[in-house]
Amino acid sequence: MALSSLPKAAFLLLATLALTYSALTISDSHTKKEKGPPAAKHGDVEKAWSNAGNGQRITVFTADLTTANENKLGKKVNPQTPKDAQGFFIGAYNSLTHRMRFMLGYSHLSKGGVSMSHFHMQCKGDGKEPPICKPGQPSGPIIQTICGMPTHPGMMSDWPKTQADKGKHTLAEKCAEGTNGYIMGIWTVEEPYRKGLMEGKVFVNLHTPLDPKGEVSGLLTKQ
Ligand SMILES: [Cu+2]
Repeated sequence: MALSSLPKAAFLLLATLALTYSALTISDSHTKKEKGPPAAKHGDVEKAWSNAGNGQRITVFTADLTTANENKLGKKVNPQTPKDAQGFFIGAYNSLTHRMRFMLGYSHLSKGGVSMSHFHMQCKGDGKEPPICKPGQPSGPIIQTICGMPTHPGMMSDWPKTQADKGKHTLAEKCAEGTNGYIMGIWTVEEPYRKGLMEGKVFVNLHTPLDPKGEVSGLLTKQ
């Protein structure tokens, strides 16, 4: 079924269910390792969720990806960009494994669809930031490729030492074709970026041939 025929609400629901499952699986295996107290014999699912909140193991992030956000970043989208171009992001981050299991969807992008997609760090240039931020210079460097370029470290002068799962440097082998679609992946967040992620400084950017600097983007916000 094409994403275009699937209402956003239904898609979000599916994503939430999938992520809920993975979040619970992660919580369960952790509980087993810890040999939880006997009281945990019943109501394990409820317990897993309350642990997720109280123990801050699982944090859910969402983002609305819009052209307006892109303009706010100073990237001014092309006037020919479709007015309905949009997307969303939902991810479950496990603060023990540092893995973010995510899904992002998009629709009505300009012709050619997604050429590249990345997680970027919003740098304020205040000198108290990860090394990838250039001191005294606000910027939004790539901290992880989701799909497209760059695929290997060293291709960008400020590429961090990021190693994605299974030795891949991108989280998806290839960006999906078409102006509507979705991408799923797992991002192992490296130490220098974890604080920024929790502080809401990481954003997702979808690049297209028409808007090489970015067509829709949004900051990952804790739920
Ligand atoms: Cu980018």
